[in-house]
Amino acid sequence: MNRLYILTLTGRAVAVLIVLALLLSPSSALAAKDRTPPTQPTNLHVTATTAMSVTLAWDPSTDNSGSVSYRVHLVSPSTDRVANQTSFTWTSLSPNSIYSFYVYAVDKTGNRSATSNTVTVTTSAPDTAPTTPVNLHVTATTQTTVSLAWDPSTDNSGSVTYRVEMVSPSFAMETSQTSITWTSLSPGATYSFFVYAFDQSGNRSANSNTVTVTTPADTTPPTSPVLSGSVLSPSQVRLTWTASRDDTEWWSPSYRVLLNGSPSPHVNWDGERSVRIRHLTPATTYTFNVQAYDTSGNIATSNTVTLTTEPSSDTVPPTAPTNLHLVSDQGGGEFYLGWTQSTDDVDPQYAIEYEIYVNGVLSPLAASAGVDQDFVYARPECENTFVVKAVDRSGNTSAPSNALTLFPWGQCP
Ligand SMILES: [Ca+2]
Ligand SMILES: [Ca+2]
Ligand SMILES: [Ca+2]
Ligand SMILES: [Ca+2]
Repeated sequence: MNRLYILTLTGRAVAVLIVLALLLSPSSALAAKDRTPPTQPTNLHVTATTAMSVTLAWDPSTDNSGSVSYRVHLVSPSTDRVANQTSFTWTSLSPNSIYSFYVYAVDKTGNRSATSNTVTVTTSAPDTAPTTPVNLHVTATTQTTVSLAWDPSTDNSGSVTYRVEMVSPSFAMETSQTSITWTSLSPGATYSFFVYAFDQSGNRSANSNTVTVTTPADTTPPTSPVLSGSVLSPSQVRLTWTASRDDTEWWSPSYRVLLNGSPSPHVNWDGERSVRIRHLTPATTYTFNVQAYDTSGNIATSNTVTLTTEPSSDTVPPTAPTNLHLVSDQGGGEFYLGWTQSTDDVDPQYAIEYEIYVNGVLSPLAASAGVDQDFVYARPECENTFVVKAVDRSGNTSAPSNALTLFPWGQCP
């Protein structure tokens, strides 16, 4: 019944009733309106300054209604910004300029406190680039290192980092010191360097002078290998030697084998420091040396080993291998080839070695004895033609097998 009655009232009558209710109610919003402003914020002071910003802090206001917010006021150009804590960083200022600020508090009803003290502050000078490092000079040189030093840069913002650049090949190193040692250089090579400084903002100085230095040449050979040898057959000897070490190169030096003082043909590398010398003449005395050499061409020659091959009356070669065929194509020019083994008038099959020729050239890989397949590298593109020959212990070489031609892909250049 009440609801029906209210719905029939006019809008005007409703408004009158609401106003009456507000005036008569002791707890109405109008009667409780907060007219007390917050207390004055005090002790406004500057806590930090940069070229572009000022950070301010102050002691809080209190208010009867509880929380307040603050307005930070920039005097000129007159601007307010809202702060909800008792500190504020005013950004986007200009370097080296004078600014004045004060603060006031505002309660929830909008009552304004008295303004705080006014502070006047000058922003920092702009962050400028470090001065140029000068007097770049070489303090020490070895075959593989160059030590450099320079006079320091100064900077408005404190510490700087130095970037040392090698001109060619182009490399760079960074340091906070005023010296550096460049390692892993090559002996007898010429290098140029310059340095510049940069600050924490990335401002970069000009380049220092450029210094050019040549490392001392490597004139020291690796240590001499110690060579030993043994006779394997009428046509082969085995040579092994100790590892050489170079003064400046951490990697193994290169080796070559001398037969009677000249580079030896038919060196069958079974390992880095183990070879068979093949196709020697029976009952013949040879001298052998091994030479180790570094990349600067300094050579160390081993002791001399003298060996006499076994005698032999075998002058008949093995039969030619037959049925040369592809076992598998590994891709990239790598192949396994198979064949039917040869026989010899004197030697057992397990003693017969097989030489693979790729496009007419003997494979540099070690020849194996008594096998019916072996691995070989060839051209990865276009066709390759293979033949295999058998060699007996006295060095007699058979006729070639059938030729096998494979076409991995593409056209020959
Ligand atoms: Ca208040
Ligand atoms: Ca600077
Ligand atoms: Ca050397
Ligand atoms: Ca024979």
